[in-house]
Parts: sequence; C-alpha cells; structure tokens
Amino acid sequence: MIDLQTYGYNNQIAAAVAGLGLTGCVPGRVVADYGSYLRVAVPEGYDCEISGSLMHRSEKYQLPKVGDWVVIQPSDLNKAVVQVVLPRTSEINRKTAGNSNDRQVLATNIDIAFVVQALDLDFNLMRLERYSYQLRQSHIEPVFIFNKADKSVDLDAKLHQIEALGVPYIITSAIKHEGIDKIKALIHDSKTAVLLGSSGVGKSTLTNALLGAYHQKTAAIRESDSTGRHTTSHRELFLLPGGGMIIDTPGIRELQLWGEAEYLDQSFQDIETLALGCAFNNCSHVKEAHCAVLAAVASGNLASTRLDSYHKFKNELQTQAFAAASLSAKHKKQRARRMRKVIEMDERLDDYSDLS
Ligand SMILES: Nc1nc2c(ncn2[C@@H]2O[C@H](COP(=O)(O)OP(=O)(O)OP(=O)(O)O)[C@@H](O)[C@H]2O)c(=O)[nH]1
Ligand SMILES: [Mg+2]
Ligand SMILES: [Zn+2]
Repeated sequence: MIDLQTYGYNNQIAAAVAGLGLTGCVPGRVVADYGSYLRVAVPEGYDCEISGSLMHRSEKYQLPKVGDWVVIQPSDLNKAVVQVVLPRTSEINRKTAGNSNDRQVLATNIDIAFVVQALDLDFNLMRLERYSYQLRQSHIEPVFIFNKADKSVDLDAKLHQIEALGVPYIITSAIKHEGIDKIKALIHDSKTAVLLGSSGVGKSTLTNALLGAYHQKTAAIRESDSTGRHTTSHRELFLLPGGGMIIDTPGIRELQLWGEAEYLDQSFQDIETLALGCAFNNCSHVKEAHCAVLAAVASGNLASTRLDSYHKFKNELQTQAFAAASLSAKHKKQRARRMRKVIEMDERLDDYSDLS
C-alpha cells in the first residue's frame, strides 16, 4: 500500500490535523477534481463529497482543490465527506474566464510550476509573461518547458530568443522521450509539480512520459490553426515512479491575471530599474516628459511590446481591484441594510412587548 508520506505528508500537516481534534476523521490529499466529486488519497482512493458545513462557510476559492490536504470523514466503503481543508503552502490563481471578477484556484501546495509551450505554431514568448506574473505572485518560480522540439523548423533562432529571457527552461520532445529526465530531476523527493499551458501543447503527453505509462488521453491538434482540442477535462495528481508528483491540467485559453498591481515590479524588473531614471517618482511611462522607460523604447533598449504588456497587466489588475472594491462596498451596504432590518424588527418587537 502507498504511504501517505509519498504524497508529501509531514509533521506540519500532522500537527494541523491533530489541532482540529476531530474524531473519526483521517487526513488525505485531493488527487482529482471531477466537478461533482473529488478523489482523495488517504492513501487509498476515496470518492468524496464536500460537507454541507464546509460548503456553507467557505468562499469558492477556499473549497478543496487538487493538491489540497484535507480531513475526510469516511461514511461508506470508499465514500467519504471532506470536512476541512488544511492551510495551503501555495496556490495558483487566475481570474475566472469571462466577465465575472472571481478568483479561480488552479492547484494548491505546489513546489514547481512547469509552463508548457510548443515550439511549433504555438510558440509565443509574450504569453509566458502572464504565467511569470501569476506564479511569482504565488511565490512559485516558473520553469518553462518548450515541447515538440522535433516539430520546430527554426529551433536555433527560437533558442536564441528563449535564452534572452534569462529564465529556467527545458527543451523537450515528449513523443520522442527527449528532455524528460531533466523534468524528473526537478521533481525529486515528495515535491509536487504542475503542468500548465494552452490546449494541445503536450501536457498530457509529458505526463505519460513522466509516468512511463499511458494514463492520460491525448489528442491531435487541429492542423488548420494548430490549436488543441481541450482533451483533458479535469485536474489530476499522479505519483511518479521515482518519487514526487505531477498534476496534469486542462488547457488554459487565456490566463487572465489575478492579484495585485504591486507584484508587477517583480515580473518587470527591467522596467522598474529603468523607471529609477524617470523625472517623476510616480511616472506612469505613458507620455510624461523625461521618462527613462519611454526613452529606452525610443532608443531600442526596451521592446515596445514589453512596455505594452506592462501597461496591459497594470490596467487589468487595477480594473480588477476597482471591481473588487465596489463589490465589497456593495456587500457592506447590503450588510448594513440587513442589520437595519434586524434593528427595526427588534424595535417593533420591543413596541409589541410594551403594548402587551
Ligand atoms: N510532434 C510532437 N507532437 C507532440 C509532442 N507532444 C505532444 N504531441 C502531440 O500533440 C497533441 C496534443 O497533445 P496533448 O498531450 O493531448 O496536449 P495537452 O496539452 O494535454 O492538451 P489539452 O489536454 O487539450 O490541454 C497530441 O497529438 C500529441 O501526440 C511532441 O513532443 N512532438
Ligand atoms: Mg491534456
Ligand atoms: Zn517613466
């Protein structure tokens, strides 16, 4: 039988569980999320529902996600109810797709995040900036995987561009099993890694290569526009034969940012360093005079696309913060209205008791 320690169970988690003082409950790790139910390893696999009280007292982002340590109450053979989600060491967020201003948690308790891009038509380094920001916000250093090296026509030119980013990366060909050992070397001990990226870049093929077995369904991309078919539909965590874990995830159409504008500095250190030379401390690098960032763009020292991304990210995050603030103001108003109603009701009851 597989030990829970293989999933990363440690003294800290044990202490958190003991501190809850729950009887008849056991700790486990969420290994798959099927939407209507979860699979939790304890270490046997249990199909679990979320308890009504946990559902009631939690915001959506606090509900159990793949990677979470949870405490479950077994109720039936291989059936159980998740009672508590233990504190997370990390979580990967994004803004939910569409117009709502909600946080979606993609995976939790992650040590390494691999952002996968294919070296064929999918290749677009600009897209990686979003992942960099989002992962750094979670204090997770991204490692980029450039897959489908066998399909790249101008590999040397692409390598040159990748090298210029100055970030950790691995070149792979999942179908030829090349570069897989380099990924494995990073997921040692009981580390948890996740594969993120667009549909069709080869996340499930890489998962299978890491597992040395065909676990995850894969499907050919559409040749017309080189886009994937969203083959993987749920997140799932797998134990690797040599130790450590990998989470395969469904393809992301567009990673919409979730977080705070302050964290932008870490992802745009080149711009922040240049900004030290701007005439105004609060220079927005849009049209101010004596702006060192705009000057760098004009002289070719900074790519205009890089500054465009910076402005776009900042706008996105500020719009989100504004929406969150107005929502919380709305909630405050609603709460005040509810309180007023309770007070009025109390006063009416007082009047009534005075009369009777
Ligand atoms: N030539 C080549 N094809 C690859 C490689 N890796 C994956 N593929 C193919 O790319 C297609 C998509 O691979 P998947 O592993 O299903 O992609 P995915 O990222 O899991 O896609 P979603 O589950 O939709 O997010 C499949 O036809 C794979 O065989 C590779 O290294 N080289
Ligand atoms: Mg897949
Ligand atoms: Zn400036």
